[in-house]
Amino acid sequence: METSYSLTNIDETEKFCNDNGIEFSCVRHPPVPTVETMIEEVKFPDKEVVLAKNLFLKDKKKKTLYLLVAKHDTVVDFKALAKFLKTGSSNIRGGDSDKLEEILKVKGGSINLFCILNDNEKKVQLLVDKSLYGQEWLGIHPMQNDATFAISGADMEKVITLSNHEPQVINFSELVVLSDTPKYKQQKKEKKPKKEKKAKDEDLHELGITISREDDFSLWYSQVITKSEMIEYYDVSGCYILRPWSYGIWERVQRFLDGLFKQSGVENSYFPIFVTEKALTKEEDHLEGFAPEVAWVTKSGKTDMKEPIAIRPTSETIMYPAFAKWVQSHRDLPILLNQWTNIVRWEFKHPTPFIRTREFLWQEGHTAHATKDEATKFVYEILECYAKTYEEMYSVPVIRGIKSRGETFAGADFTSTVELFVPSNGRGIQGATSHYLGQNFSKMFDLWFENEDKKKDFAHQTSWGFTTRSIGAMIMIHGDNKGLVLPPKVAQVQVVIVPITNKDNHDEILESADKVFATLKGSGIRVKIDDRKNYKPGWKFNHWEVKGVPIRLEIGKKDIENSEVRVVRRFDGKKFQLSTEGISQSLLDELDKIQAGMYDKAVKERDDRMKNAATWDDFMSELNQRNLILTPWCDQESCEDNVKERSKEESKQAENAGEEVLTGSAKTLCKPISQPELAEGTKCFACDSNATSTALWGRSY
Ligand code: 87F
Repeated sequence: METSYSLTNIDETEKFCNDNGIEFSCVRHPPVPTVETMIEEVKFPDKEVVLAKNLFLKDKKKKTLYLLVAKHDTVVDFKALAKFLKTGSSNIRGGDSDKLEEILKVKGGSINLFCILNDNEKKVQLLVDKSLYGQEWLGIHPMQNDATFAISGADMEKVITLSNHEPQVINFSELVVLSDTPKYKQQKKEKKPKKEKKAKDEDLHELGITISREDDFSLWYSQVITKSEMIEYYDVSGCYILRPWSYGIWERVQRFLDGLFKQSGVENSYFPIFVTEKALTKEEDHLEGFAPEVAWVTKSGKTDMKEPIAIRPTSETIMYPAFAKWVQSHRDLPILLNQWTNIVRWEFKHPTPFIRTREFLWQEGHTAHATKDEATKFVYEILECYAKTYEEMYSVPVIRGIKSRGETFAGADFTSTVELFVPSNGRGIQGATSHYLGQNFSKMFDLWFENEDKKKDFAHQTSWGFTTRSIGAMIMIHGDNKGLVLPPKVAQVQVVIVPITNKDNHDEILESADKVFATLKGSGIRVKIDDRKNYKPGWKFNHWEVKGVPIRLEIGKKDIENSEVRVVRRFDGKKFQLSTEGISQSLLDELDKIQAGMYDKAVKERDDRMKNAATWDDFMSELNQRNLILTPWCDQESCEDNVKERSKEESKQAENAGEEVLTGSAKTLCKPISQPELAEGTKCFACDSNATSTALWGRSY
């Protein structure tokens, strides 16, 4: 049974929030029926709260009803909205007040997000402004406009989820741009181009990336992944379609990593996707904080299940009961198993394709050993596999490290990690983790064995995971303002041939291009020839640039006469001629050079941004310049909590003072495994204690 709600006033809204774990603070004020009065009157003493405007709309033709919730200052262009909703340009109107009161149980001047909870029959579609996501605090009227609740951005998503509505998330800044292109249109009119050409120009406009990484990183990212045909959006929030251009990368990375695991003696297996509540909650410590993210199957058809079953968020509790059955003696150890699967974690933070999604693909490895020594060695052996995959396949440098206590997986004795850096937005990304679980799980799941002295001993375990997030990290690190830049080893297409033809020489040039194509294909290069007649070379250049193909070969009349091809490298734009003699080997060498060149470039960009700081002020100054920071540290959990709080507070102040800084809290990414020597008596950069290690700090995904 879906829960149905009926909220009509502040008391009922308060009860709803309390019942569902939604934290709020409330201010009372005079009634504020308009956005202007709301901005004037609604003030929270202790926090910055983003206010929302709410519109009840209808599609005049299709009779569809909408509740639009947008940031108070978002420009809502009804024409652009109509275009987005695929209805006639003048069809979006204000909805009727009787429908508003009947369905959403609210009056005109009090419309708010909570009222979508009243639409139990799903008569209203929910439209949400993208800029409301990821906000720290949002102001929402609790069904009446003389009060405002501040709730977190994550809780806004929770309200939406509880309402059972799938919101359409709209990027209004993009909508306005698309609908407001009078100059572009006028220009075309003046020139009166041929019909066919006009179509191509429009395509070109749509094809390219229209926003720079520096101006709006998240919009840039979303354009890159969609225009390169990696991702298609999907109507379940937090879930995305991986198209062949990205899934092919996953397949190649999977093959590489799987080969490394096999060299370490790991075997593949497959365990079920479902887990009983009893098994999942057996080792409760590890679930701490994760429980709200577990998705449950509660029904089959219309019938409630006797016992709900969870969908795996990770498989420790699925695999270890079986391990316990298989192990009696030390001779049954080690167990070294891996599985390649999907995972579901119902997160409420703002989703980002590849980086934070509700379903993702990964491998998870789980091992059991007779000794601590053997298990910890294995933890690092796997960490090396991850580092190698990033460095050799993705051309992405990593920092190997150990997580601080606060960032360690709750079920582990220690967590090792590879950490990455995105220079264009100054954020760190956790690349993959490998945990030493000690005997924590083996004691819970009765995974014991008889050791060589015939004594009972619990197994020492490891678990480790690498996910499709790695693709997102690679895109962010290598992508540029023209689109994707793919390292040759993972690229679906390594070389694209664009024949430069005209009517007279089309067949002759195509014949030569086909020959080159066959030669390259024969030597194992992933090559494609773009011989489409309905697109011009310029359009094709743009197309394959957005898609990040490492090498473009242009073959024209002159090139053929000289037995040459023109080579254009995607990652640095370098252009040069190559002889068709020995072309396969030349290009294989070139692909290797690109793979290495991309790695060197990423190392340089990262190292230029990795700074040392010994004092708090230096730390904040580097942080505000979007750098990673190495500091002497006391390694205390309470100190890290303080740094998180203080850095958030102070970067906010810097922003308020007009500085262009990245806000949000800094945390430790890791304590790098390679540690510089600490001079006797060195103090922690953030508190009075003695430093015990050097930690790497930054803002991270
Ligand atoms: C979400 C819901 C429930 C992460 C969760 O890192 C449980 C969990 O245990 C959870 N999110 N984790 C930690 C996963 C630990 C570990 N598992 C094997 C890995 C790598 C692969």
